[in-house]
Order: sequence, then C-alpha cells, then structure tokens
Amino acid sequence: MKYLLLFLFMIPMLALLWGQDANYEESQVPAYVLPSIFSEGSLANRSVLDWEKRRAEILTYFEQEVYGVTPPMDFDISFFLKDSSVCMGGKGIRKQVQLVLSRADTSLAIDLLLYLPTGGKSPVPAFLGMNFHGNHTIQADPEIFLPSSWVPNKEAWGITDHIPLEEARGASQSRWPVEMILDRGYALAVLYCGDLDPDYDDGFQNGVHSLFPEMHEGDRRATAWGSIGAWAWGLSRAMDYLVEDTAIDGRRVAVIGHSRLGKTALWAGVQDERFAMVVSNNSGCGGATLFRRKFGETVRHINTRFPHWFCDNFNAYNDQEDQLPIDQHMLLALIAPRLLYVASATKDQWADPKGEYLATVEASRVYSTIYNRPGIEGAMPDSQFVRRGDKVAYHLREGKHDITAFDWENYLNFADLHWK
Ligand code: GTR
Repeated sequence: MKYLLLFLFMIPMLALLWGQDANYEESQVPAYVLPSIFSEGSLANRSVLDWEKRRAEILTYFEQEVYGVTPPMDFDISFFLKDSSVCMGGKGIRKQVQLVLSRADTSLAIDLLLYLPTGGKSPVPAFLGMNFHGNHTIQADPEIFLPSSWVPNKEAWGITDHIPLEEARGASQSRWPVEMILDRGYALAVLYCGDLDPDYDDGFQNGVHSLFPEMHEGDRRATAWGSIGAWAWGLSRAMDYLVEDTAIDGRRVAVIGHSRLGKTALWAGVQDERFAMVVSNNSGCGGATLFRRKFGETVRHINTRFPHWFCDNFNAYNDQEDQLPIDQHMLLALIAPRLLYVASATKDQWADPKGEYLATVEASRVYSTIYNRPGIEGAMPDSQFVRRGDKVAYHLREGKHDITAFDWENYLNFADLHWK
C-alpha cells in the first residue's frame, strides 16, 4: 500500500520530468504580451546610441535572471600546440591545441581541435562550436585525443562509467561535415563542453566553476553562472586562441551550437562581440524560442531536469513566464548588428519551431529599424523553407532534432553572402 501511494504520488512528477504534460497544440498557446525591446515606446526614432544603452540593460537582465553572471577576466590562459598534421588527403591541416586556464593554484586544460583548409587564401573565416561527447566523436580519426574529463554515459557506444572509449570515434560525424566545411574554404574549431563543465548537477564543484569558487558564495549564489554560462565562457576562451592564430581571420568567426549548445552559442555570441556571426540550431527553450508561448519545453521542465544549466534566480519563473523581464526575442536582438542565423526542424516540437521563428522576426526589427538592414517577416510556412533578410536568417528543415548537412549548407551559404 505504502509503495502504491508513493508510485501514485510520483506519476505527475515523472510526467513533468519527461515532458508528457507539455502543450503541443497551437490553440492552447496562452495569450501573451512580449516585453517590448525598449521599455517605453516603440523602436521608431531610436538611434544606435539609444539601442546600445538599452542593450546593456537587457544584457543585465539575462545575467541576473536567466544564465547567471560571468566572472571577470582575472585568470591566465596559455596555449600549447600538441599536434599539427596534414589530413583528409591534403585538403586540410588538423591542429590540436591545449588551452590551459589557471587562477590561484587551480587550473583546467581544454582541448581545441582545429581544421584549416589548405590551398585557398589565408587567413580564413571559421566556425567554432562545441560537441556533446568529446572531440574524437566528430571524426573517425585515431589521432584525435580522447577527453580526459567526464563524459555522459551512452549505452549505444558502450559507455557506462563516464570514461570515453575508442569505439565512439566518429560517432557524431554526421553533425560535423568537416570535409564540406574545408571545401567551402572555412576552418572549423571544436571543443568538448565537458572539458569546461561536466553536464550534471554537482553543486558547481567541478569544471571551470572550481576556478571561481567565490561566484557561488553568499549573496552571489542566486545570480552565479550555471553550466550554459560556463560553456559559453569556454567558447570565448577558444576565441582567445583563434584571434592569435594567423591562419584564421578573427573578424570572420561564427559561433555555432546545436540544442543545449545552441543556447550556449547564443549566450556566448551575446556576451562576446568578437563573434561576427551567431548560429542557433534547434536551441529551443532557453535558446531561440519564446518562453511565453509555453509550447513544448517550458521553464519548469528545463529547471527540473537540468537544475545546473541556468542561475538559481531563474527558478522563480517556473510557471511564471509572464513575470520574466525579458523574452528570447530580446536575447536574439542583442546580436545586432552582427549576423544571426536561427534554425528549427519540423519534428522538433519540444523546441517550438514557431516560437523560434517568431522570436527571430521580432529580433530582426532591431536590425531593420535601428540599423536599416532588412529583417525577416511574414507568417511562418508549415513545411521546409529558408528565409533571409540582410543580416538575419531563419530556416525550418524537415526532420528531427539534429544538425545535418542541410543545416550546414545554409549556414555556409549565408556566411558566403557576407564574407566571400
Ligand atoms: C533536451 C532539453 C532541451 C535540449 C536538448 C539537447 O533534453 O530538454 O532543452 O537542450 O536536451 O540539448 O539535446
């Protein structure tokens, strides 16, 4: 009897955890009012200066209420080139660089894997992104270093005790079309997110959080950075290296991410204006979609399953989305006037493709009104489409939650329009 009661009590909790209580009906989306990009009045007649002032205020809301505060730049960083070899039949150079971050007597090592195209003009533009399981998963190449950090278990790859295995080499290669990227004249740089912060809730003891323990102490706890903040910080540290590498054009670097790492790419791109282009692939809740639509994953779902992704203050918005001082169209707007690309997939309803589209349309008003660069507008078609403004683009791909060659081709086409 006792167990039966416990079981009955747990059913709603499990439904919440697995998102079975999520809304997937457009007719059930509540009426909502988005916070306006300017606190008072419309966008018309605002200058770039007005926007820059407002931009700083909005950025503070995201720090204080959503992702947490990033620590100041008081740490040391050094780079060690551990490998430089010709690869892919001469099409590319593979470099592996270790980034060592240190502060007081603590340090953290991160592996950056970089592919440079050969034969074209140098320096080249680059895409920088993070992977979920280790750099060795992006190509079936025995020379890529296995991570020395914690990796998520994955039965399909035989990983059961958080230790990376040889068998996973190339397991995610469909997500990283290295050869196509090189053929198009771009470099690709990747990092493993777990090198920065293992993706589980340990009260912020491990990863880069251990270098900045004071961020989680006393009054600062509620606004301390979570894992998304730590991963985003890692992308900026990779950028510290890329701007030093003379083979890369530091003014043409795109930061890209899929899913939780798409949320991360957006937050990195917002904070670090060295990124000239920001690509969000199926980033969903806490990424490009609007919280207030409560379609698919909601604030409560995400905070329940991933309590370590955002700052503690964000918990106050579980089922209280309308109380948020921001919504995600404002996050996207903070990328302006740099290049912004948001992409969704038809079968990825958990990430709310329509919310991602609407947020992009709203954000693109900053591009069109403040910067005089045509944005994107119009109703959203039901099936696959690509829509480009001048500096903002969006596409909906047929298929599931993933990043595919179709997605990459469109990101490269958009980058070509501006950079080639
Ligand atoms: C899901 C999560 C999403 C998305 C995804 C991913 O479980 O609910 O917000 O980030 O994981 O990263 O694959």
